[in-house]
Amino acid sequence: MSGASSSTGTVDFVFYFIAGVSVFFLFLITFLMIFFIVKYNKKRHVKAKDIHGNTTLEIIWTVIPTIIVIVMFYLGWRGFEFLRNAPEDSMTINVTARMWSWMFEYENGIQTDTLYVPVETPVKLLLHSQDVIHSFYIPAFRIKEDAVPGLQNHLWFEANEPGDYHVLCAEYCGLRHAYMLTKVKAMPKDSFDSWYADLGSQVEQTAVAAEDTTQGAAVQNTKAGERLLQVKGCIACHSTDGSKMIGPSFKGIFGKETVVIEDGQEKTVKVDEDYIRTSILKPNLQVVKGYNALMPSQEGQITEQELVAIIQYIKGLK
Ligand SMILES: [Cu+2]
Repeated sequence: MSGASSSTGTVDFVFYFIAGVSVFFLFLITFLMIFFIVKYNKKRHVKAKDIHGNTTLEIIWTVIPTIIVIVMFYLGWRGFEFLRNAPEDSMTINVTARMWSWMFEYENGIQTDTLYVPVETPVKLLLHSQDVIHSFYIPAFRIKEDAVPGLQNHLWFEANEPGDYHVLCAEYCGLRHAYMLTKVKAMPKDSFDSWYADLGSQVEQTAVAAEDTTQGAAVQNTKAGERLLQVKGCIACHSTDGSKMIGPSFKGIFGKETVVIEDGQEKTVKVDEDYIRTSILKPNLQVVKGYNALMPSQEGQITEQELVAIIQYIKGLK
């Protein structure tokens, strides 16, 4: 095993093999061209001669390239098979792409915006998209696959060594495509296990029911709300400091009046709990004047408790 992941060595070998063959022929052909230019220069008075067929040569220049191309195909095919088939005992993580961030969801329901994985463990990623085509790419692991709306794609890898590696979107997906940058954090197995258990219990703690109106519940929901804006990718388009991005800022909007476009008609509405709820679940019903209807609906992507926590947090952004 060499390289950052189980696929790094396999992919690199095929790449270097094909690059090596190409470079060899580049030099061979360039050399022959220059050699013939010099050898058959007019000044040397070489007499032209007609050649009619040479069976040995013809066999050689047919068989050798055929073998080279078959070897390339075989190596490519073997690599493809390896990359497509995740081991049975892989740990499964759901990956959601949307404009313009990634979300990772673990088997115990934890959601994060960074991909945490244990080393020396096969990890299978199930790729989904909420809006347009994105492409999940970890250069160091030599893996890349499209995330297509309405379709589930997959990828797998096994990290060899602890460390941080880049995750990119490799399919141009709009204005902030370049911001779809995150990390895969490969951790030693025991650190991963304690992280997994810790965050798992934190997530359970944040699940405070909407009916709970005590001060403690409000504080907890506000904290959870801040984390959720990060994880759910809201802050890729909405700022919390008043600056204008793809969507309106959350700062100080609660309780204010805002002008929206609904069915092509301008309307003034009050930003209250219902308005925020509708804007998250049906974002394109009422679009704030001056912005485009770009946000994907979060229906089915967000729980009632998460909604309550986000609303609580936005309320507090004075
Ligand atoms: Cu993208």
